[in-house]
Amino acid sequence: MKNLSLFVLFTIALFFYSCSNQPSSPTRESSSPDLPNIVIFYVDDLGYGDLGCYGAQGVKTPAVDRLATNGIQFTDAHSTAATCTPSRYSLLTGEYAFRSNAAILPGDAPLLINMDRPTLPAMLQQAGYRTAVVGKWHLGLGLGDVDWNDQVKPGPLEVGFDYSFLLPATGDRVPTVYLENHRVVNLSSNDPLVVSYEEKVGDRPTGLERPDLLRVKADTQHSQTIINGVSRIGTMGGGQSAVWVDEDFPDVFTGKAKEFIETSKDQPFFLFFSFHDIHVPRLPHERFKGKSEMGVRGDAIAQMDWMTGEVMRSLDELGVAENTLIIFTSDNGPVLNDGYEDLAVEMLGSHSPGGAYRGGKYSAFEAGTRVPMIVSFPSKINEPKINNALISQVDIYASLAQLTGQQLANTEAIDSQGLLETLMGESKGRTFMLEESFTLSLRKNNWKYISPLEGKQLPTWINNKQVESGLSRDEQLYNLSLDVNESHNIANEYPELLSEMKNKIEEIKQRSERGIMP
Ligand code: NG6
Ligand code: CA
Repeated sequence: MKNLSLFVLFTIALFFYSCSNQPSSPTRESSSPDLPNIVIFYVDDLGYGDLGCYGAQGVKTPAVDRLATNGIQFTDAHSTAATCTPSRYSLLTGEYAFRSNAAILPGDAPLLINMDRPTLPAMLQQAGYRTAVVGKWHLGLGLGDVDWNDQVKPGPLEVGFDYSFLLPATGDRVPTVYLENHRVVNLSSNDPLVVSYEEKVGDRPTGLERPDLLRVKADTQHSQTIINGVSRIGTMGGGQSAVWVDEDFPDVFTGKAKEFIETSKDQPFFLFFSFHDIHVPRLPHERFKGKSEMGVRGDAIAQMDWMTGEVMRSLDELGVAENTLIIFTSDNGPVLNDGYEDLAVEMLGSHSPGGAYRGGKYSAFEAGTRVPMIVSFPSKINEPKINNALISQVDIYASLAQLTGQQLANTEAIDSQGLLETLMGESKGRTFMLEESFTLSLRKNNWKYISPLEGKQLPTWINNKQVESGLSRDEQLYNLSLDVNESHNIANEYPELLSEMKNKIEEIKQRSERGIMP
């Protein structure tokens, strides 16, 4: 009798023990067996013309080209904005960034995404996915006044990711340390890490104080704390054991991505693989030196291509490539000199970073947001093609909800249009699409309207850099079918179309629910 009750107790204990060890999300067997894995490759500042399959000169991108050969290559796909933070915000929330005044953030900014709002990764968690972000974040961390020596939160884990390994802001901003989940990696309590964008902290020299220590000359904004021979934006003291080596990025981030895939392969997973490349400072690993004919900017593209190939190889080796949907794209258009004199301008040769389009990063012209986008899904896409449909990254949210059978609430991802069929190759996309830069622009099919700047001042560093901002005090209207280069403003000739476009922008501004979006 005693033995029997002991046995019963043991069995009950075993039951609870096994329950407590269940993974947080269902395994592939217990969830829908059809749920594919999802990987978003999100490159930083990669222009429309920067890949072999989009006509790049002077650099080869065999791994990414392979995705295109077997998938859908878009010619009119857009980041929602011409800069990073707003584009990332839209990708992860399905909402245009102007609704939250999202702009490029300093490296010590608080988390931009409200913790109570729905997000793309949280939606996928609901669907049974294990989710991760590896690489650049730049969406803020903490609640303001973050203490890097303590738990750094809220962050990705509080808005839908199960795992995160981050470059917290950008490569050119402090802190120059990795953050794994809530902790700075390799930080020693004897040498606390302090960061400030207001006053100089720490005893590391700045670029202004010691230009002789620099490997690459920088503009004033990028001339603060020197780390690894490169001056950055912002100042940083302590934390020496945690400081990254920029040249290690390709191996570190690719390694973390592979680890996540390996440990998640038995359940549906979502990986947001967010590159530092090809943002400044461009410091590719030694082994990519000279891989392009364009100096470090081209070599960084080659490095990015290698990283993409490595992640793809790991999907293959683990036998999960067939059932993985890949979306490869960029957060904004290209820029050459973005603060460092790294010879990107001088060594450009005949390469055209924005392809046939005008402008680039920061610009309201097309190259600001028209970026490469390739979708591959071996088990579902059997007819590779070039797709000219108009589509925005804000649409990824609702399209992945379609893919995974999730119903969106009325107030969720209100700007996101479910365009799964378009991602899979159908040539019908959007009719209207907003483009955000320092102003709002609107596409209607091949018409493009750019709102006048109206009283706002441009940041002086934009003017200094002679970026083709596309901004004007006048209204602009272009017909991209006849005028790819946006050089003939025909606003005066089409008053009705002009007012339709303006009204549409107003309508989008007023939108508060998901509706029928043409
Ligand atoms: C700008 C930086 C630029 C780059 C950009 C962010 C200056 C003068 N320029 O403010 O170098 O870091 O922010 O790029 O500070 S993004 O791709 O993350 O949006
Ligand atoms: Ca960017």
